[in-house]
Amino acid sequence: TAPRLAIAGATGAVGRTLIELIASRGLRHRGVRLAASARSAGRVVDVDGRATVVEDLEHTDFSDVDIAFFSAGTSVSLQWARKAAAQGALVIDNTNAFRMDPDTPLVVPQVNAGVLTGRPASGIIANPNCSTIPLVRLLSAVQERWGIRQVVVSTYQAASGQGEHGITELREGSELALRDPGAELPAERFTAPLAFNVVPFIDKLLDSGFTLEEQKMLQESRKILGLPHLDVTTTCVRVPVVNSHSEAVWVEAAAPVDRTELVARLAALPEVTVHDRDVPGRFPTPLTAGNPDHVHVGRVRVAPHNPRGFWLWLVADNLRIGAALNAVQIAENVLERGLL
Ligand code: A2P
Ligand code: 11C
Repeated sequence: TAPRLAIAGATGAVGRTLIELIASRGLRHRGVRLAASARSAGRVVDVDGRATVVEDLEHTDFSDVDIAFFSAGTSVSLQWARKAAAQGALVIDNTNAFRMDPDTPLVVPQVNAGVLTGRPASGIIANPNCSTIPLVRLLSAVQERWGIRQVVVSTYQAASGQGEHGITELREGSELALRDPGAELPAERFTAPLAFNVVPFIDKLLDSGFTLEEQKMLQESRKILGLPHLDVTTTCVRVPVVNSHSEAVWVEAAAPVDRTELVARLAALPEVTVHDRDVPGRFPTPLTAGNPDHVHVGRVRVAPHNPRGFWLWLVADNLRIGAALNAVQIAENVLERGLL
């Protein structure tokens, strides 16, 4: 029988994308409960053509829920996800709360669906960070064919990674800056003003000097790819883009890489579009990439001085590929394989 679903954080940027994808992908279900903070309780939202009242998460009972998507932030997941799992729901958690927990699989279905063999010990499946997901989907193909020595990444991350408030701050800051070039711009969500700026800081600073976002990309890539010593080093940067993260990726493989074969292998991956397969130098951008359910790749180039090394540019919709779509694809995988 079809599962009963719930979304915690249903009124947020990822939550709304989840609602949209559940309908557009035709995920089978016997109802979708919506939960958010007390501020949103009582709001009515259309889910798959049915008017659904948003509940206060504090009073949500998960005992009649089969799959609960959590996308209300790490602290909310830390407070409520284990409770939902204890009440019987399989939790698919979009936050950083449980990703490195050994009892919680960290899943990108196109890469490591095989780690799902039944209900996890924690009752939770973790969805990786939005900049990790598109990266590992490409790296897995490189590792399989050539092996990887080192990966160096700079990210160009959109405001929507900070949710609805992040988008609002970028829009309001941009309007203000256009009206009054001398105005002091809002800087609540991004540590520094984001409008007409770039900010090399995402999440919080760690003792190592890296940010938590940068550490997540290292640790999560290692766990998903099953390569505990993989050398991935990143600088994570926020840019004044509304939606879709981009990444400039340098990979040093363990053996010389042939561009034609590399491009063919990347293009053969599920839901990946390579823009410079036939016309060298073509590239996707957040505004022009196309299908939001694909990882978009361009500027693939092997270094003339080091035939084991190559660069590529990728763009992926962080709310879909990087969050809601990956979560729905985890649910689809669990259901298809009868793991619930
Ligand atoms: P609300 O809209 O009621 O504040 P975003 O990532 O776009 O900022 O969205 C965050 C989501 O998490 C929203 O649905 C928000 O609900 C929800 N949320 C935030 N804090 C809490 C909380 N303490 N309990 C439940 N849901 C919360
Ligand atoms: C951002 N990557 O772009 C963050 C958002 O660990 O799930 C997602 C944070 C996370 O701001």
